Amino acid sequence: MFTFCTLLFMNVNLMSAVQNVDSGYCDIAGESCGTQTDLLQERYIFYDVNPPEGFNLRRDVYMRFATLLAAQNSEKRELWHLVLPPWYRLYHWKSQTSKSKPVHWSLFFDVDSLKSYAPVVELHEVFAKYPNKPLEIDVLFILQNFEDAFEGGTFVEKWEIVKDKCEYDGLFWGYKNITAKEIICVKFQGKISKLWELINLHKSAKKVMFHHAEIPLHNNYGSKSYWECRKSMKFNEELVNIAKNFIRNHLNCDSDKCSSIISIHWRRQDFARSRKDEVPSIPGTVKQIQKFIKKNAPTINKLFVATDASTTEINTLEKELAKLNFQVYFYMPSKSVIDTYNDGGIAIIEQIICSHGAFFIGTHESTFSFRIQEEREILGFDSTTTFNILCPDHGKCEKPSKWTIVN
Ligand SMILES: Nc1nc2c(ncn2[C@@H]2O[C@H](COP(=O)(O)OP(=O)(O)OP(=O)(O)O)[C@@H](O)[C@H]2O)c(=O)[nH]1
Ligand SMILES: *[C@@H]1O[C@H](CO)[C@@H](O)[C@H](O)[C@H]1NC(C)=O
Ligand SMILES: [Mg+2]
Repeated sequence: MFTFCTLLFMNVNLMSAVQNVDSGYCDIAGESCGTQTDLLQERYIFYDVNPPEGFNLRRDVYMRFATLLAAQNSEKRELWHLVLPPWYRLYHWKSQTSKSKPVHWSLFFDVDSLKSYAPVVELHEVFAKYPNKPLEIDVLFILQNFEDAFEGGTFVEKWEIVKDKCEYDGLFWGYKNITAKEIICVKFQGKISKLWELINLHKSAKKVMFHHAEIPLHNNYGSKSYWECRKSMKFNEELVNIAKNFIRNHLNCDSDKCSSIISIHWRRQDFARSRKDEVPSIPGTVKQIQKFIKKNAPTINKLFVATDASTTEINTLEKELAKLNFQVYFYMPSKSVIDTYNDGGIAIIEQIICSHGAFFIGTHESTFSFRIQEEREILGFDSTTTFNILCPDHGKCEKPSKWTIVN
């Protein structure tokens, strides 16, 4: 999934076509548009993502929409609000508390900070505007990929309405009182700004939703606006405090840059099962960590490991690293942290801890690792301390792509 997208990002970055974001809007001063407050308050874009996609890819999808709507905002036409899609039944979230009910963004993020960048609202804020009746989405566009993205040898931005019916395979974020009046199936490829063309097909629609919202690409991946948006994605302060307390109490570090710690993201689970050629074995991991430290930080012996590995794997890794005189730390959440913040919050706490290590070693092509790399760019680490990855045991070791901050 991700490799394919990376490929497309590169192609799209080469394209010079710029969408005209405001084409086709009615003018605020125009007569056919209703009152100004109407326009300002009541147009919403909803989206939903391919169900198996993980939390960190979804954060990237958020950024594509947020930068799109922020651009609209900077033209002083705050017409459309982005509805933050509640987190519900994510594939990687196995604990009971994570499965039960939809989770709003405020549990994980500082929503005021998100709002300072783009016109976003939580779903409960939308519910509050339409009390006592089911929420009806005017048009739900179900996006699909074209069979061949490079038809005729080149990637062209395009969309095409599909005549055959297609089904919505999502769950409306876990809510039974949400419906869609009209469903339209569209093959789509290109930058997200091209979605305005679809929105403009239905000028009277006030609630528009996109499913498979992972299909449209960033307008400007890695640009200044990308990083402005990324910087606004601050975590919930409580999660930051939990991570900072752990760093202070267990890793003996009181600053943003912890000079005595190497942090590692060791992605296992589906990566270890289905990407065997891309990620190392346990002995391979140990060898690479040892080699990296010998070369880059021979005086450091404290390691923090963020991982989704099984307890058996964790124990083996720890034992092997201890043999080499490393002190290995893992974050062990208390029951109250698990109950309050669930799997999603725990993963974020581990990401925050990783972002403070003197060096970071991530997992090849893991979006979980990408988000840590970005966090470190924001904290101002030298990029040589950040863009390091674990290589497979055999074969070529690809250098990670370096997406450095643009201020
Ligand atoms: N607590 C914890 N959870 C993790 C860790 N690594 C992965 N996970 C869980 O597994 C999920 C991984 O899915 P994504 O967030 O999409 O990241 P990814 O699978 O690495 O990347 P892509 O498959 O490329 O999208 C995370 O959201 C976490 O729920 C880890 O180090 N600690
Ligand atoms: C829809 O259901 C949710 C959860 O049950 C509730 O909080 C919300 O107010 C309902 N919305 C409407 C418009 O009835
Ligand atoms: Mg994933």
